[in-house]
Amino acid sequence: MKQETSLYLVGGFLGSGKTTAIIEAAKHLIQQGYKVGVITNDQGKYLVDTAFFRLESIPAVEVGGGCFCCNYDDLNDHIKELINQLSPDIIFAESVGSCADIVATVIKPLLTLDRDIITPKSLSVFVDGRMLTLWLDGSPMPFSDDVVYIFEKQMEEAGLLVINKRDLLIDDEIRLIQEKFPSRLPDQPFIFQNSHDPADVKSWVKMLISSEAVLPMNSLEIDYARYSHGEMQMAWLDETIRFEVEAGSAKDVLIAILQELLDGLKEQQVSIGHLKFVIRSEGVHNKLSLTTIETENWQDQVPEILDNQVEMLVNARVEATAEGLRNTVMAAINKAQKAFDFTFEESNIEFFHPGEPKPIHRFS
Ligand SMILES: Nc1nc2c(ncn2[C@@H]2O[C@H](COP(=O)(O)OP(=O)(O)OP(=O)(O)O)[C@@H](O)[C@H]2O)c(=O)[nH]1
Ligand SMILES: [Mg+2]
Repeated sequence: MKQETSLYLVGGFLGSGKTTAIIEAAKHLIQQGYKVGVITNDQGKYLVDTAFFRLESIPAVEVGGGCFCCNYDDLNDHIKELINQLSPDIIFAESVGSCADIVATVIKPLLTLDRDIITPKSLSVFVDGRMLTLWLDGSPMPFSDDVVYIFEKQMEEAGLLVINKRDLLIDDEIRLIQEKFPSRLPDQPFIFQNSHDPADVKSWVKMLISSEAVLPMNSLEIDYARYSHGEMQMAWLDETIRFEVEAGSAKDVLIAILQELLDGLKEQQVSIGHLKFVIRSEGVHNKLSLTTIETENWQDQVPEILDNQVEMLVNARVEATAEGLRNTVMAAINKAQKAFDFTFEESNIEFFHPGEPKPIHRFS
């Protein structure tokens, strides 16, 4: 087995831009001649992120059904699988957006128990610059306290904090972050990034390769009761929905459903962690993503669809009850049916509250 594969861990809150940055980084590295693989991770069985990496022809395997720390052996098996199949120079591992405590439960166990398999080189933690601005400014956060606790703990353990979505920040917000961040989290290295900008991502990649992006070695002091409560507050739903629509109406039908879903969640004051979709139809294979802070012009992400059959893979993580989330999705489809003539069929439906994080290993 090849031993010099580097592992770049990428964490950070739901929707902060991890997948976007890894795709851009992987494309760049592949162009440079590196062999790159990705390990995705989320609560459900059918993951939008995995589909999206594969869509970009980036080899991806997934650890589903919970975070890396609770599925450490599965993570390990997938690392070995990628190494055996691909002999990659680099593996990116993207952790669940509600996961923290990676140093104690993933990095240290890998360094101690599985040194001969792979070398973890860095932990980059992504944060949406707009959420960080709210937090630093003392403005109300869009999630309950224990969810915000996870957001804070993620930043605290970063080897490198990537303040992402820089393009959505105004100059005053960048100044506020530069002034206030160092006093809230002293000695925490950070960079600003627009993960859609290849030049920005290249700079991040350069830091990863040159090991400027540090591998943190201090286990967090973390209150697992609060962490568990925060994790469980966020319901998960994944399912596949097949629509049969009238010719030419597919795009409008999807926009109507998503608008109803957003309106329904807003009406119930439900905070969105991330709503992710893969839309598939004849000649169409697109990702659509709606995050915590309203995405302007999200309708532009819905592709033109000529066929009258469309399939949508849904991954949703919101601060609500699992039942409530499921009902809101159903209500959105039913409301859209009042405006459009279409039928639908669901499969692989799962909706639940993730269980308490119970790491397999924890090195303090
Ligand atoms: N404007 C802007 N949008 C971004 C940037 N990075 C990511 N996004 C968008 O943010 C949304 C979420 O991005 P993802 O990369 O899926 O986020 P993630 O952290 O992988 O999300 P989870 O895996 O669900 O935790 C997508 O719509 C991206 O296009 C950025 O730097 N600027
Ligand atoms: Mg992702």
